[in-house]
Amino acid sequence: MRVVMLGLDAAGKTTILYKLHIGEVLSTVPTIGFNVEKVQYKNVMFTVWDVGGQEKLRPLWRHYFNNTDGLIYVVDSLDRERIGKAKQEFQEIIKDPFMLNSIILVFANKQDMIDCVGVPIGNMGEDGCTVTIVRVGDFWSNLGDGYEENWKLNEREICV
Ligand SMILES: Nc1nc2c(ncn2[C@@H]2O[C@H](COP(=O)(O)OP(=O)(O)O)[C@@H](O)[C@H]2O)c(=O)[nH]1
Ligand SMILES: [Mg+2]
Repeated sequence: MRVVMLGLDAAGKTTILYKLHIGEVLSTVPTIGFNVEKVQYKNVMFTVWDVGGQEKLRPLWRHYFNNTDGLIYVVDSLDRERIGKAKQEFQEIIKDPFMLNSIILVFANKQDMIDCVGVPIGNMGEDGCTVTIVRVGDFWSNLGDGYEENWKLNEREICV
């Protein structure tokens, strides 16, 4: 199973990887300005990178989206200023034909902070879209044997 984890820089992606203790985080830079982290956990390969302001690099994404089963989009709930940008990037990503059949989760990260934006974080999809918003804790607490089950539980229709 292949999962890509994306989000603006500082959303908390790398932290999530390390918190999970799911394996060794391998970091590679296939192209300057495009840092990719990978972790293999059981049968799941997580591939993680920052998005935002890199339109030129977007063609590279395809290589990673190919055969992707799931997308985890991490949003910084403290970063009110960039929530609009996070949403814009998200909408670009889910437009990609390679994303059509993948399960999409939006993680409202940093919910531990009092002044965070509540869940759900605005409306990440276009009008009329349903996007699953889960809190990191809710999802990852069940990571383990029930992982696939929980993954499916959070699955929702998404229209673009
Ligand atoms: N309060 C809080 N801070 C977090 C959380 N997750 C990450 N951070 C902080 O956010 C900053 C950016 O995290 P990082 O994992 O490097 O973000 P990345 O660029 O998406 O990989 C770091 O200072 C983290 O300590 C969280 O759940 N709560
Ligand atoms: Mg990082």
